[in-house]
Amino acid sequence: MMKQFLLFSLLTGLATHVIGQRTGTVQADKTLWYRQPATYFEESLVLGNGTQGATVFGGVQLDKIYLNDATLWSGEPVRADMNPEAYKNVPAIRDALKRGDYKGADELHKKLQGKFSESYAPLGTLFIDLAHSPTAQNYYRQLNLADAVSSVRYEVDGVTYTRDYFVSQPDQVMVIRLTSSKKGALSFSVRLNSLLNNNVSAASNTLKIKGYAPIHAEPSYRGNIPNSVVFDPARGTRFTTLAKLKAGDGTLTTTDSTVGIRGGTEALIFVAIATSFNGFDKNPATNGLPDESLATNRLNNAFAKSYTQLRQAHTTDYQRFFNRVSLQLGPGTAPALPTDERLQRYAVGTKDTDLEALYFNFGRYLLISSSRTPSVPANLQGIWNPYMRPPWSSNYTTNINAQENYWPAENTNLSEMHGPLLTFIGQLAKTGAVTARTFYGVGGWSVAHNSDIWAMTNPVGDFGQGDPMWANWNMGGAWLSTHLWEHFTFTQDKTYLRQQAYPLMRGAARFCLAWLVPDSTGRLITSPSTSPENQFLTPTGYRGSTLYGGTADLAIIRECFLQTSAAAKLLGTDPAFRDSLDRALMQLYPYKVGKAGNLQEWYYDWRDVDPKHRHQSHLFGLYPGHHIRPDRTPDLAQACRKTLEIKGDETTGWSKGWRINLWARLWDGNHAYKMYRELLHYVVPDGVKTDYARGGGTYPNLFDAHPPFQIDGNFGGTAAVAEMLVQSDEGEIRLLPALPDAWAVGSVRGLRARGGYELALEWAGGKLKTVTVFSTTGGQTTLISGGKTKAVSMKAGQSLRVNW
Ligand code: FUC
Repeated sequence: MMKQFLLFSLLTGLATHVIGQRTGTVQADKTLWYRQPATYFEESLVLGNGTQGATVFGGVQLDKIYLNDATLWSGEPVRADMNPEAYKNVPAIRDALKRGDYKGADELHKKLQGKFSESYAPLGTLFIDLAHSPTAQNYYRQLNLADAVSSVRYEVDGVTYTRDYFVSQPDQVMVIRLTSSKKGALSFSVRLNSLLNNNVSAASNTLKIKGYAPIHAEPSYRGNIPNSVVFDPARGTRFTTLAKLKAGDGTLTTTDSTVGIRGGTEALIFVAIATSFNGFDKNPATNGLPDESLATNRLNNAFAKSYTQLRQAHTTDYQRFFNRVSLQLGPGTAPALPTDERLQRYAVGTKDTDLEALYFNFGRYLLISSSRTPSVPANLQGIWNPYMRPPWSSNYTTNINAQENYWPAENTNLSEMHGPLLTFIGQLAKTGAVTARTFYGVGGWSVAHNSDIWAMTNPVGDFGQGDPMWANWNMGGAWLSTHLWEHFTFTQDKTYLRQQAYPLMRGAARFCLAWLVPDSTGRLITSPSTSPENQFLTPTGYRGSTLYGGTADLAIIRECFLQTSAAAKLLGTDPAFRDSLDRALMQLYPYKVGKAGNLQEWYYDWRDVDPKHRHQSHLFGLYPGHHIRPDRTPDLAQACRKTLEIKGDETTGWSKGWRINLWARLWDGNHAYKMYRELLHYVVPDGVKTDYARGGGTYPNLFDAHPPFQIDGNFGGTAAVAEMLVQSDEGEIRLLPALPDAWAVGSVRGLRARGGYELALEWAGGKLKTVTVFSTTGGQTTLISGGKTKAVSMKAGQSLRVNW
C-alpha cells in the first residue's frame, strides 16, 4: 500500500482526553462534547469499525445504544431480468419525443421501470439499566476523534460513574467499560432488543439475540401501503448479537433476558455482531455465512484480551488513518463550550475556526468508521440507522448521494476507505449488464438512480408507479465509473487501472456509446433523458421530466469518455474503442448558455419548474468532473456561476456540500466559505422529519441535516474543505485555490493530490508560505499558487520543501 511520509506520520494530537483515565485536555477541533445525554438520535454520538456501528445516547439511569451492521438489509439477491422486454418501449418513447409529445413520453417512460430497492435494516438496541438514582451532577459526554472513543461521566450521590465505548476493527467487537469511583457502587443490567423478528436468551454472563431481516421493506415515502414490511422465516439475512459481561468484582446476575452486575466497581460489556450476508449474489438464508459462530468466535477472542490491549489495538488501527491529516484554520478561537452551544453561537455569525476544523475532522472520522466492509459502501446514513423504514430506505442513491459519500476519500488521504465503493462497482457492473440489455437494449452496464446491498441497478418505480422525474434516470454507471479513474489518478496504481478499473470503465462507456443517438443535426444526445429530479416547463406550459439531450447526461458521458479514453491511452490498449470514444466526444451535443447567462439544463432554453432546485447535475463538468474550469473554459465556468447564483444558497445538506465544492472549483473561496458556514447551520433535532423547505444544516451531534439526517452532506463538506486548499489534475497542483479571507492563516498536512502526491502547506496573510511535496510514485507536476508557478520533477519517495 501507500508508503508513509515520515513528516506526516509523526503522531499529532495525541493529548487525548480519556475520561476513564482522567488525563489530558479537550481539543476544540477533535472533541464533540455535551452537558446532557442525547434525547434524539441526532444528538447521539456514533461509533463504528467500518462494519458494526453503535449510536450512544449516554443516559444516566438508562443508557441506550442503537446497534447496526452494514451488511444487514432487507431482501435477497436481485433478479436483474425483472422486466425482460422493457427495452422494446424505447423506440416509442423516442418517437414521442421527436414529435414533441413530452406528456406521452413521460407516460411511456414508466414502462422502463422495475422494483424499488431494498432497505438498510436496524439491527437492534442495547440497554444498560443502572441501579442508582436518576439525578446526576456534573454530567459530561464526549466523542474524541483523536482516538475514536466516546465517554460519559457523571456523579450520583457523591459517586463518579464513567463509561467508555469503542467499536474495534482489529477485534471486531464493541467494548464498553463501566466504573464507579466508590468500591462496590456499580450495579447495572443489560438488555437487548430488535425491531426485526428475533429471539432473546440469556445464559450465565452472556445475552444472545438471534433474528432475521425482512425479505422486503418498502421505501418510507410510499406510505402505508399493504405488505410494506414482509418477514419470511425461511428467507432473508440472519443475524446474531452477543453481549457478554466481564466483571472486576461484584456479583453476576442473570434473568431470562438480562445479564448484570451487582455491587461491582469496574466491568466490561463486550458486544459481538455477525450477519449471514455472504455477498450480493448469495442467498443469505440458504447459502449464508454462519452468523452465530462468527459472532461467538469474535466474542471469545476479544474476551480473552485485556481492556488495555483491546483499546490500544483499536486506537493504533484508527490513528493509522486519522493521523494522516492535520488541519489548522487559524488561531484557535474556540471557547470552552459544548459542541451544541458552539453550533448555536456559530449560527448567529460568531467566529469558530476550530469548529470548522472539527467538522472536517468529523467527516474523516465518519468515513473511517463507516466504510471498511468490502463491497458494502457507506449508505445514506453511513451505517447508523434505528428505523425499520428509514428515510429513502437508507439505500444507495446513485444520482448524487452515494458518490458524494466518497468525495473526501482520496483528497483527505483515506484511499482505503474508497475500496468498498470501488469493489461494489464491480458488482453493479454484473447486474447492470442485465439492466442495460433488458431495459435499454444495449451492451455495457448501467445503473439507475437507486441501489442496495444486492447491487440492484434497474430503474425503480414498481413497474410504472414511479415518476420519471426521479425513477428513470440511467447515468449512475457512467458517474460511478469516474470514481475508478479518480482512485487511479491519486494512487497512480497502474496494475489496479489495468486489471480492475479499466474493464469496468470500458463497460460503462460502452453503455453510453450505444445509448447515444443523433439529434436532427447529427449531434449525439441521449433519448429519453431526465435531469436528476428537476422538471422543465415547455413553451406551451407542460411540466415534464422526459426529454432528449439533457445536459446532465451529456456532462457525465463526456467525463466518462474523456477518462476512459485517457485510461486506454495510458495503458496502450484498445485503440479502436478509444477511437470511437474520441469521435463521439467530438460529436456530442455541445453545452449551451441560456438567455439568463446560465448553463442550460435542458436541450432547449426552457424554464425550470423550480429554478432553485437542489440538484445541479448539469454542472457535473465543473465538479466532480474536470472538463469545465475557469481558465480553460471561462465562458462555461461563468455560466455555471450564473446558474449557482440563480439557484441561490438555500438548499438541502448534501446540495450545500456539493455547491461548496462547485464554488471552490470556481476559485471563489469567500462564496465557498459562506456556504460552508451555512452547511454548519444549527438544525434542531426532531427525529425523522423530511422537510426540503427548512434548509439543510447540522444537528447537535454534527450529523448533516438534509433534513432528515443524511450523511452525504458531512462528506461533501469535508471534501470541500480540502478542495478549497488544494486542487489538482494529472499535470498541476493548485495550492490554496479557494482560500477564504476567514482562513487567512493556517496549515494543513497530509492532503493528497492527483499524480500520487502528498502535501503539507503553511500560509499566512492569505498567501502560501511553504509547501512540502512528497511523491509516492515519482513524476512531474507544476505547483501553482498566488500567480506563481513552479515545475517539479520528483523521484518516487522524494520529498521537497519549497519556500513560496
Ligand atoms: C435524492 C435527493 C433527495 C434525497 C434522496 C435520498 O432523491 O433528491 O434530496 O437526498 O436522494
